[in-house]
Amino acid sequence: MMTPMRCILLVLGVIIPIHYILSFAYEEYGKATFISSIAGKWTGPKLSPPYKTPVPDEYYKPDSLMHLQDRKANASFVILVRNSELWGIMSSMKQLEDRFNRKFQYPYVFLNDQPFTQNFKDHIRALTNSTVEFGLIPPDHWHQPSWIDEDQASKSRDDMVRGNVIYGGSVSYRNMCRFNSGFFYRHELLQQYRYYWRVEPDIKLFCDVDYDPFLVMQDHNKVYGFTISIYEIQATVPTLWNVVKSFINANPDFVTPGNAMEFLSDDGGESYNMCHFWSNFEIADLDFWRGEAYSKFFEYLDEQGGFYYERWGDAPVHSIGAALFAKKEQIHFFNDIGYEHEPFLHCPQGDVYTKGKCWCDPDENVDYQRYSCLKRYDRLFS
Ligand SMILES: Nc1nc2c(ncn2[C@@H]2O[C@H](COP(=O)(O)OP(=O)(O)OP(=O)(O)O)[C@@H](O)[C@H]2O)c(=O)[nH]1
Ligand SMILES: [Mg+2]
Repeated sequence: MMTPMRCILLVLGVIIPIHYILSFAYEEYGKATFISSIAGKWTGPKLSPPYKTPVPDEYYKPDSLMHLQDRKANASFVILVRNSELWGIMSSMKQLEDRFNRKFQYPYVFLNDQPFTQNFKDHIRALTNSTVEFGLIPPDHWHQPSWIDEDQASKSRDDMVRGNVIYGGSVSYRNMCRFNSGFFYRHELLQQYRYYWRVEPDIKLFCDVDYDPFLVMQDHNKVYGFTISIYEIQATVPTLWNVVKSFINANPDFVTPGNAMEFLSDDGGESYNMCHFWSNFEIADLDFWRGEAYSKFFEYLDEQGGFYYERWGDAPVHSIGAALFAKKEQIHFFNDIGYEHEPFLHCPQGDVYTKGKCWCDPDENVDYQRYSCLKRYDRLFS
C-alpha cells in the first residue's frame, strides 16, 4: 500500500520533469530569433564525452567470427581523387583494406571531375574484393558558377596569394571545397547509401578497426564522426560567420536544441572561434546533408559566393552544419581510429591503443596540442 507521502512524492516526481521538459521545449523550439538566444542554452545533463565509454564488445569481430552474413550498414567509402593521385590513394586504400575492410567488405565509390583512366581503375580494383564504382562529377556540380563575378573572385585570389594563404590562388581547390560542401552526397552513385567514410590520398591508419563504425553510427543515431579537429585559417573565411548568423536568424527552427554551438563559438555565437572537424576524415550520415536544414544552409552559403570570393572550406561548412543542426551527442569522436593526414595525427592512448594494436607514437598526438579543438568538444559534455 502506498502512503499519502509516497503518493505526493510520486506525483511531484512525475509533474516536475514533465514541466521541466515542456518549459524547455517551449523556450527552444522555434523561439530563438537572435544568435545569442540560441547559443549554449541547452546544457542538458553534465556527462563525460560519449567517446570515453568504449565501443561495446559486441561490435568487435575477431577474425574467426567474421562472415558475410553478419549485419551490415548501408554504407560506402567515398573517394574524390585525381588520376594523378593513384599511388597516394592506393597507399590509403591498402591500409584501409588491411586494417578494416578485408573483413567488413564495404563498397567503394570513386569520384572525379575527369574520367578515370583504365590504368587507375585496374590498379584500384586489384586492391579489394569489394564492389568498386567510378563516377564522373556533373560539370555544374564542380565548376565556378557563371553568376560568380570573376573580377571579384580573381582579385580575391590574388590578394590571398600575396597573403601566402595556402591554396589561395587555386580555383580547382575552391571547386573541390564547394563540391565536398554541397554536392558529393547528391551524386547518383551515392543515392543508394545512407553512411559514408571519406578517404583521401596518403593518409595513414595506425590501428586495426575490428568493429563496424557504420553500425555504431546507425545504432547510436550519430550523424557525424571525426578523428581530428583544428582551427581554420581566418583569412579563408572572413565573412562566413556573419553569413551563418544571418541564416540562423532567418531560420531559427533549423537549429537543433542541444546543439554543439559551444564547440564553434566562445561568446555565445557572436563570433566564430575557427574550430572545425578536419573533414579529410569523415564517417557521416548522407541523409543529414540531404535533409532540409543542411540543404537550405548550403544553398544560402553558395548564394553568397564565399566559396569563390573567399576560400570557404568544406571542413568549416560541414562542421558548422553538424554542430548547429544535430544534437551534440550525434557528433562522434572516433578516438579508437588512429589516423594521419599530414601534418596532424591522432594516436589513440592507453587501453584504446593496445586494443587496436596501434603502431603510432602515442606522444605524437594532436588531441590536446594548442592547435587542436578537442578540448572544446570535451567541454560540450562537462
Ligand atoms: N578529382 C579531383 N579531385 C580533387 C581535386 N582537388 C582535390 N581533389 C581531391 O579532394 C581531396 C582534398 O584535396 P587535397 O588536395 O587533399 O586538399 P587538402 O587535404 O586540403 O590539402 P593537402 O594538404 O594537399 O592534402 C583529395 O581527396 C583530393 O584528391 C581536383 O581538382 N579533382
Ligand atoms: Mg588532403
